[in-house]
Amino acid sequence: MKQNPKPKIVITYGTFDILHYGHIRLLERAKALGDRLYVGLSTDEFCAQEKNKRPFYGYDFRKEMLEALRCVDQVFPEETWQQKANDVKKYHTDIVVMGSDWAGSDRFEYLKNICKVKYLSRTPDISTTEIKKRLGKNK
Ligand code: C2G
Repeated sequence: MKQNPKPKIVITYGTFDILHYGHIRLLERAKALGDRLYVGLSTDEFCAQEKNKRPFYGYDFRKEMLEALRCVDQVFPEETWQQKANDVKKYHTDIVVMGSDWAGSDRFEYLKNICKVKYLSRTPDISTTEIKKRLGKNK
C-alpha cells in the first residue's frame, strides 16, 4: 500500500503585531515553500521579557488574525528563545523561515543541524514601529 508522502512543514516565528502587508508577504512566501505553515507567535510575556516590546494587540487577538489567513495552518505560542529545536522536532519541520533581518542570527543558525533554515527578503518601508509612529503623528 503506497504511503501518502509526509506533508512538508514550514515554521516561522514572530510578534505579528498590527498585521501588515510585510508580514503577509513573509507568511505567503513561507507557505509557498511547503504544504503546511505553522507560526510560533510570541506571547505577551515573551515580548515584554525578551524583546522589550509591548504589542498593541494581545496574544489572543494576534493569534485570531493569523489563524484567519489562508496561508496559516496553525499558530502556537513562542515563550522562550530556546524552544525552537523542540518545535522543529515536535512538528516534524522541514524548513524554518524568517525575514532577512534575522539572517545569520545565532537564534536560528544552530537549527541548520536539524532542518533547513531560509531567510526571505524583508519587505521594505513597512514596520509595526513605523505604523505606530505615523499614527501617533496624526493625532
Ligand atoms: N517582516 C518582513 N517585512 C517587514 C516586517 C517584518 O518580512 N516589513 C518579517 C520579519 O522579518 C519576521 C516576520 O515578518 O520574519 C515577523 O516580524 P515581527 O513580528 O517583527 O517578528 P520579530 O519581532 O522579529 O520576532 O524568535 C523570533 C522572533 O519571534 C521574531
